Order: sequence, then C-alpha cells, then structure tokens
Amino acid sequence: MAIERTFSMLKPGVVQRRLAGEIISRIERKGLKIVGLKMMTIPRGLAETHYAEHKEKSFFGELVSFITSGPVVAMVIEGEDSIARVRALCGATKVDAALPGTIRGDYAMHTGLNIIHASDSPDSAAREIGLFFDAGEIQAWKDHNDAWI
Ligand code: D4T
Repeated sequence: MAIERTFSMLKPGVVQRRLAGEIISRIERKGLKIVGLKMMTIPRGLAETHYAEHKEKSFFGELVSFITSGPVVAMVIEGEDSIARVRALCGATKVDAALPGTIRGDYAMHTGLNIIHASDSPDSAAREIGLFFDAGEIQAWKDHNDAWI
C-alpha cells in the first residue's frame, strides 16, 4: 500500500455544532496524519470549481449554496491508502446507506448536509489539495508512532 495524501473537509454546520474536534479525533485515532488544516469560508467560484462534476445535477445550486453558507474546516490527510481509508471513515454519501460507526452514519440526517467531504480518487485528491491549499500550508512531519499504529 502506498502512502497517499487526501483532501477532506468538514462542511458548514460542523463548526456551529461544536463537532469539529470530535470528528478530527476520529481521523487522528485511526492513525492518519493531518498535514494541512485550516478554517475558511469557501468563495462561490471555488465551490463551483470543486463541485464542477455535479454542474448539471438538480442539486448543484443547493450544494453550492450550502457549502458556501458558513465556515468549513479543510484538511490534507496523509497515510497508507489514505484516500480509501478516509472515505471508509466517512461512510456512504447517501445518509440512508451510511452505517452507524461512520462519521456520516453517526452525525448526519440529510444527504445534502452530509457533514464531511473526502476525495474519492488519487486524481481528485491531487486536484482538491491544489484547489484548497498552497504548498507552504502543508507540513511534512515525522511520525514517531509508525511502529505502534
Ligand atoms: P462529497 O463530495 O460531499 O464528499 O460527497 P461524495 O463524494 O461522497 O459524493 P458526491 O460527489 O456524489 O456528492 C457531492 C455532494 O452532493 C450532495 N448530494 C449528493 C446531494 O445533495 N444529493 C445527492 O443525491 C447526491 C448523490 C452530497 C454530497
């Protein structure tokens, strides 16, 4: 398995619900490394670029309005097979399919407000990290827990 970097984002509502720490803890406890972290309010243009693949979908307008409606917490997460592993921690996109024990399964009631985003492929991860982070905002740090996790 390769060491990968992936992009994840706690969507609007997580900060308001005081859940940011709890959810970030789940990512850390898994053994993944946070190498980039910032709170931001996403400008409309960036939201439209980020979700460009959904431009023709009926929910696109609501999606962009929601994602720009309040602060998000953007993260770059590093670790073995991290793209698939962060997606697994998040659970299914549709909240009816998101199992208890996953972040969406435990904290979300509506698919349109499904609480967390995570890149779904190496290409998306590279693209999304580049959209949200400058190279200087990402910290490479040595993990001395490697032997234990
Ligand atoms: P994000 O991008 O939020 O991590 O979601 P996923 O990668 O898991 O899923 P996605 O791109 O298919 O959906 C993007 C975003 O749109 C919302 N959505 C999705 C919605 O409101 N209704 C829908 O039917 C679907 C499929 C939720 C996530």
